[in-house]
Order: sequence, then C-alpha cells, then structure tokens
Amino acid sequence: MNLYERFLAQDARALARAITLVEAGYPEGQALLRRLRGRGRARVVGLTGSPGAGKSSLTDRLIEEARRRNERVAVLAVDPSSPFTGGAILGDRIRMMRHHQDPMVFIRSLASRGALGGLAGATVATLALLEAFGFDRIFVETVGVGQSEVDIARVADTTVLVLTPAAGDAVQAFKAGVMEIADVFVVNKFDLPGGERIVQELRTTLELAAPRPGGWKPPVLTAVAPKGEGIPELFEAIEAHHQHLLEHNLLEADRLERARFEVESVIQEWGRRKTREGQALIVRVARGELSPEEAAMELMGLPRGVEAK
Ligand SMILES: Nc1nc2c(ncn2[C@@H]2O[C@H](COP(=O)(O)OP(=O)(O)O)[C@@H](O)[C@H]2O)c(=O)[nH]1
Ligand SMILES: [Mg+2]
Repeated sequence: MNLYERFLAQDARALARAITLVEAGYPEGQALLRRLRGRGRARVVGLTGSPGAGKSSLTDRLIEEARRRNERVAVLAVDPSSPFTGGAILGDRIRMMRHHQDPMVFIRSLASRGALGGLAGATVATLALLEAFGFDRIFVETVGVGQSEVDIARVADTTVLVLTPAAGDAVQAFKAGVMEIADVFVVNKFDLPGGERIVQELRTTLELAAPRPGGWKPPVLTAVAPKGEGIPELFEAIEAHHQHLLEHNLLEADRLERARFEVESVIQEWGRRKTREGQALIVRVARGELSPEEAAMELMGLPRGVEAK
C-alpha cells in the first residue's frame, strides 16, 4: 500500500509520515495534501498564552474531558520560539505522556520552518491532514501572546487565552491586542494569589470591548490544571462558543479566514526566501538605485511598472 492508501486505512504511522513530509515542505507531502484536503471536519480549539501559563497542563486535562465524551482527539503543539525540537515541546510531550497509550489520541509537535508557508503554513496544512484522518477535535497549543508568528485565532474555530495571576500577564494581553481575538479566557494557576483580581480586571475590560460577531460574550473562567479544577467548565465554554458559531453561521467564515491565512503565509514565506536570494537587488535598493517596489517586482518575476495592488 502506498502512503495515501495507508492514510485512508487509518494507519497512524502514515499520518505521522504525512505530517513530516508536509512540515519539511516536500512535494510528496503537497501532492498527498491535495488529495486529502477538504475531507473531514474537526472542532479546532487554539490555546495560547505566555510560556509556563499552563497550556500543556490544561490541554492534558481537556484531552481527558474529550475522551470522556468519546471524541477522537489530536493535539498539535506549535513552538515558534525554537527552530529545533526544543525544551518547551519536550515539556509538552511529558505533560501529555499518559495519553500516548490511547489509540484515539494523537499528539504531535511542530517546530520546523521547512514548509512552503513557513511554520504557520505547516500548521494549517497539518490541521487539514488531521481533519482528513477523522479527528473530532484538534487542540492547537501555541506559545506567544499576540505577536506569535502562528496567528492562532485565524486558524482555530475557538481561541482560548490562558492567563495566570502573575503580575503583568493580563496587562501584556491588553497591550498585545489579544483581548479582541480570544473567545474564552481562563485564569489558570488560580491556586496562586492574585487570581480574583485578574478575573475582575478581565471582566471589566471585556465589558468595555467592541461587540463580537453574533454578540458573543467571552467568558472568564478559572482553573487549577494539575488538579483538574475548572476543566469541565472550560470544556463547556468551548462547546458553547462552538454552538454560537453554528447558530450564527460563523463557521464558514472561520474556514475562509483559515484559507486566507494559509495563502498569506505562503506569500510571506515566499517573499522572505526570494529576498534572501536577491541580495544584489537589495544592495541596489540600499544605494537608492532601485525603489523597493521595483526590486520586489523583479524578485517576483513581474514586469516593471506592474504594481502589486
Ligand atoms: N500552581 C500551579 N501550577 C501549575 C498550574 N498549571 C500548570 N502549572 C505548572 O506550571 C508549569 C508550566 O506548565 P505548562 O503546562 O508546561 O505550561 P505551558 O508552557 O503554557 O504549556 C508546570 O510546572 C506546571 O506543573 C496551576 O494551575 N497551578
Ligand atoms: Mg506547553
């Protein structure tokens, strides 16, 4: 059997191999993706927040909750901070280790920038593979508040922002504009002092925020991940948001946004590569001999005088 057939036959190793090919940007991966894209449909839940906020610990508990509901679950841990399989991802793996024995749970990390659309592109492509494989739910864990290279809110149906009582965490979120993009807020490490104050700050800020599509009111929840406290409530909030998307016909808009993000990622990565290759043109821009637009047109192989609109 070839890879495509093994994939369709539900061979988990074929899925892992397919992701590796896509992540590395090999044409074989692209070809496979083309045949599989559009199959299946999962509820995609993004978890974002500062390193150490408890995203992996929460995900571990959310997997448990999803399994209790008989869902087939995939987890994608994306680490934009390290080009190699670094410490953060190792920690993610350890925190979710107990699920590795469960054939209905698939855990995978991504850190490579090899794919055509960089790490962001690889993330969306991997989501397509996971959906095609038949997962009901996909959790995407990504580091970074706001400025993350993987703009999780644009690829997930529901975005969960994980905060902690640590001073400055919420302030940072307000600044980075994450307040506008998260659908559910959770103050994890609620066993530490200062939790109640953060919850109040968040609620006040959210009341003043601009209305959301369909009038969604983002809830602010609390959790103590290692003890499993607040997990059923968090899962319910994620489900309520999904229900809201369904009722207001917002899911299709999410998918359009994901496709737009993927195309943008390819263009961006392509631009980056071309710019690196076109050193001679860059030098001429620096000298004032060429305008940046002229250099860009040349790098893209477009005739001069044609403006990118
Ligand atoms: N006290 C406390 N510690 C927690 C809680 N959740 C996670 N941790 C710890 O915080 C550290 C970072 O957690 P992790 O899930 O790896 O965070 P991530 O970097 O956001 O994925 C680990 O040592 C966890 O055991 C919590 O609710 N309370
Ligand atoms: Mg983690």
